[in-house]
Amino acid sequence: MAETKVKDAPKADAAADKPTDAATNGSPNGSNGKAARNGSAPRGGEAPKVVDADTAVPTQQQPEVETLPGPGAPTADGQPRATSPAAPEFPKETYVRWYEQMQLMRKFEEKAGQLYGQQKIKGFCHLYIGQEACVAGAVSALEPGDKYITAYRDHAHPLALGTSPNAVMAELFAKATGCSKGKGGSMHMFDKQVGFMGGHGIVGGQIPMGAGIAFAEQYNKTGKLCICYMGDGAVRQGALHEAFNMAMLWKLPVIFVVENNGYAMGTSVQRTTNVTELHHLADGYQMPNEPVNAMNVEDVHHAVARAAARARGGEGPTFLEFKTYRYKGHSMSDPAKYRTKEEVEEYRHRDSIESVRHTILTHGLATEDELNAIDEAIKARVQESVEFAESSPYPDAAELYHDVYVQADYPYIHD
Ligand SMILES: Cc1ncc(C[n+]2csc(CCOP(=O)(O)OP(=O)(O)O)c2C)c(N)n1
Ligand SMILES: [Mg+2]
Repeated sequence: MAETKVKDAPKADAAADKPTDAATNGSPNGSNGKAARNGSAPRGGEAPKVVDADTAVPTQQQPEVETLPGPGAPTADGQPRATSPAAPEFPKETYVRWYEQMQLMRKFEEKAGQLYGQQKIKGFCHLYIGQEACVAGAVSALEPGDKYITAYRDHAHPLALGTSPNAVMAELFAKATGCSKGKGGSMHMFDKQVGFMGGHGIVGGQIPMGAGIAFAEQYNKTGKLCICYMGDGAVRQGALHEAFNMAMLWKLPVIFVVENNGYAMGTSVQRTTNVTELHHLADGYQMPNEPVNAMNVEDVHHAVARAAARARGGEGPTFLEFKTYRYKGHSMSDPAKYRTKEEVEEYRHRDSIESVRHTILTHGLATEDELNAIDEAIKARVQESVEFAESSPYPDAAELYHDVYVQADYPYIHD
């Protein structure tokens, strides 16, 4: 296997040995010397070391897994590409669409965060701010009719797929006009019309469901696929291995994506594993896999397009590791003490929306006035969604008994 660089340990890990939210929640303290023994990235923000991927991941016994080439790979120093290519890779319409979609996700969520602070939105609320390119680049690479499934950080997916912002905001308000009829809330958005199969609160629960959806597409010969997102915390669930095994065995049309934003709640990837290049988890199943700079929407598009071609060509699943970052805390109640302000700033400098804006302006694909007009229209659209949500009714009490799974001849529980 080629020599690769292991990503530098996040600076916040200098603080990882101190008690954190995660440590107090019973997560193991990171200072067990494992990283050093396995040759993975050192703690404490030291300069990245070049290591042979095979020393970090013991895959020598296994057959060589196809390494997918192409522009989706990070730069030579393993860092995401911050700048646009010399000439635009895509037509004007694609860049403008990405800009509109990602700005809608961001402005919508900034508003949702404000409303949560005002206690107009209650319960859980996990924001996607910073990760927008993970969805925008996939939507442009896939087809109508393809299915999407993800975890609880799920507002951006339906917005990008065309669900009305009114329906997403109303769901956050738990109103009857929400996309899950006000019964799902922030973590359980659904919109079958646009191929969005939810919004799932059980970490990793969507992984076998994603494989199952892909099985249905294969069985019904639809030619469609399923893209199944998960967080870096979810890859530690045993269900991932069962799903990967079956998906490869049956060559299911599924694209598994781990959104590696560096943290599962307050626990950094480095504190939970010696395999910090998460895409290598697929090696054990000979599943093609690659790291993707997901702060760059073009790279996401290319990687998803390659995986989709494999899936539609009957070659089965791919595992993509989207290297991304969330600017906000895990949820609205997270003070994010486990990472430094500098680390957050570093990622903000590579912001995917700013990057697309820069590309558009540099190449004269639209003027500043035109982009500002898009921003204004989005602001108005988000405001309209708030007014819609506020004026909508709560679900009727009788709704409690609707949309509940019932099996009339269920043999185990009797009155
Ligand atoms: C089975 C299960 N265990 C624990 C939790 C509590 N929990 C909620 S979110 C989370 C962290 C998951 O992090 P990650 O998968 O990296 O996703 P991210 O929040 O970064 O998007 C945990 C442990 C849960 N919801 N489900
Ligand atoms: Mg995470």
